[in-house]
Formats: sequence, C-alpha cells, structure tokens
Amino acid sequence: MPLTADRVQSALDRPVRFYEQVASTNDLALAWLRDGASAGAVVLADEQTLGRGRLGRAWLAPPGTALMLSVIVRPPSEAVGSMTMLGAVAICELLESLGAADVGIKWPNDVRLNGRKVCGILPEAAWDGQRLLGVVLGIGLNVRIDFANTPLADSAISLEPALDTRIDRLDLLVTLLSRIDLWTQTLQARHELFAAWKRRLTMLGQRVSVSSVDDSMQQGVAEDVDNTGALLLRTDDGRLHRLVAGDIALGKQDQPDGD
Ligand code: BT5
Repeated sequence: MPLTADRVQSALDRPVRFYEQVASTNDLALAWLRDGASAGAVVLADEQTLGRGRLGRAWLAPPGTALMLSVIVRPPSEAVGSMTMLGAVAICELLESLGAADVGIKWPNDVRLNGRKVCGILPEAAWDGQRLLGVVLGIGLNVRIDFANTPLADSAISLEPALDTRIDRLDLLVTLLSRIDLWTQTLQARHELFAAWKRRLTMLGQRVSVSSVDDSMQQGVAEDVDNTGALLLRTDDGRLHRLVAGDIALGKQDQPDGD
C-alpha cells in the first residue's frame, strides 16, 4: 500500500510530517528540531532527492521502495554518541520480529541482512553553543529496491525479496518507532543498549581492513569494541588502536562502503 499523509497520520500517535518528495528527511527534521519539535516527532518521505549517508555520500532509493525517516530524539548529552547503536539495535529487532534469521550489525552503522546492507543510519546532532538541542536519527531501510544492474548489486539487499513476503511500510514504521521509544528511555544507563548492539556485531574476532576518514587503511583483527562504540583494532605489530569512525571490510570479498 502506498504511504499517504492520511494513512501515516492515523497510524501514529505523535507529531509526524510526511512528504512525497524531499531533499533529505534529516534536513527537515533538523530544522523542525530547531523550531521546537517535541521528542519522538518524525519526518517521513516516500522519496529523497538528496538522501545522504556519512561524509556526504549519497543514499539511494527510488520512490515507494524504502522506509526513510528521521526521528527527533532528545537524549542526555552524554548519550549523543550512542544514537547509532540505538538505531541499529531497533532495526535489528524489527527485522528479527519479521522472522529474518541472518541479521547483524557491521560496525559502525550498517544493519545487514544475509550479509548485505539493508539499512543505513545517520544520526545528526543540533547544538545551541554548548547546549544539545537534540538529535535527528536518520534511517533508511530497503524494502523493495531492485539493486540488479546497479553498483550496489553485490552489497545491498531489500527486505521483501530477502524474506519473500509483501511488507507494508507503515507496519514497519509503527514497530520501529516503538523499539526506538523503548531504547530511548534507557539512555541514562546505556549498558543494556551496548550489550544488545555488541551481541549483534558481525566482525568481532575477525581479520578486517578499516579505512579512515583521511583514507588511510589499517588491517588487523577487530578485537573488541569499547562502551562508547569505538572499535579496538589489533594490528599485526601487536598494537591496539581505538577507532571512533571509519569503514570496515570483512575478509577479502567484502568492500568498505566508502565509494
Ligand atoms: C549510511 O551512510 O549508511 C547512512 C544512510 C542514512 C540514510 C537515511 S535515509 C533518511 C535520512 N535522511 C538522509 O538524508 N539520510 C538518512 P554510509 O555508511 O556512509 O553509507 C553510504 C553508502 O551506502 C553509499 O556510499 C553506498 O555505497 C551505499 N548505499 C547507498 N544507498 C544504499 C541503499 N539504499 N542500500 C544499501 N547501500 C546503499
């Protein structure tokens, strides 16, 4: 069923703005946040013309094929760094509730289904000087994108073909928001969220390559993560590196996201 403003409004008991087409839901949500939107408010779009990932990368989804939203969260400022974890865990729980068996998180922000990226998460914080106004939690979940003959054919996947079932995006949205709400209430003490995230990481103990923002590449074993979400990488010289950002490739056949 298509998403329409009426359907969306009547399914959600919170402020929501639905658009058939926007540049980026995160941009609109950031503006709304600065305008005083309440916690839990949602911006949802059927299509984005300038959907973005990290570092200005493009997020691609034809109209009507994905769930694309930004949720306004007002976390304690010390929890800002946990928003990616929160989004990833909520998405994993959503997919698990649909019966998906092979669901995991590729550090730091990809949710994978059957070893391919099904969802990307982009939290962006808004500050007034030193004061945190809030965070917009941007989420793009592939529902029925046909990646055949695209550059993402080997790395991306959509829910409907993977689960071989028809899915109403509104049902996904309702369940996802309830998971986000629940985890948001736990943000004062984040050990449970951290444990739920760490348990689903796919590459701990494996040999990986990590490319950093400056394009330098490090190889080693993804030994652990610390409770801020940083990756602890043991390089071949025996040193332990703490990486707070980057793109990870597992094994030899996998590609980092940074294209
Ligand atoms: C992300 O970035 O994965 C975060 C994506 C967040 C998108 C949501 S949609 C709603 C909200 N509004 C926005 O404007 N953004 C958020 P990153 O880890 O940098 O991954 C980006 C890379 O993923 C691209 O360079 C492609 O390689 C790949 N990619 C692009 N579209 C994809 C898709 N639909 N499925 C899987 N991979 C994709």
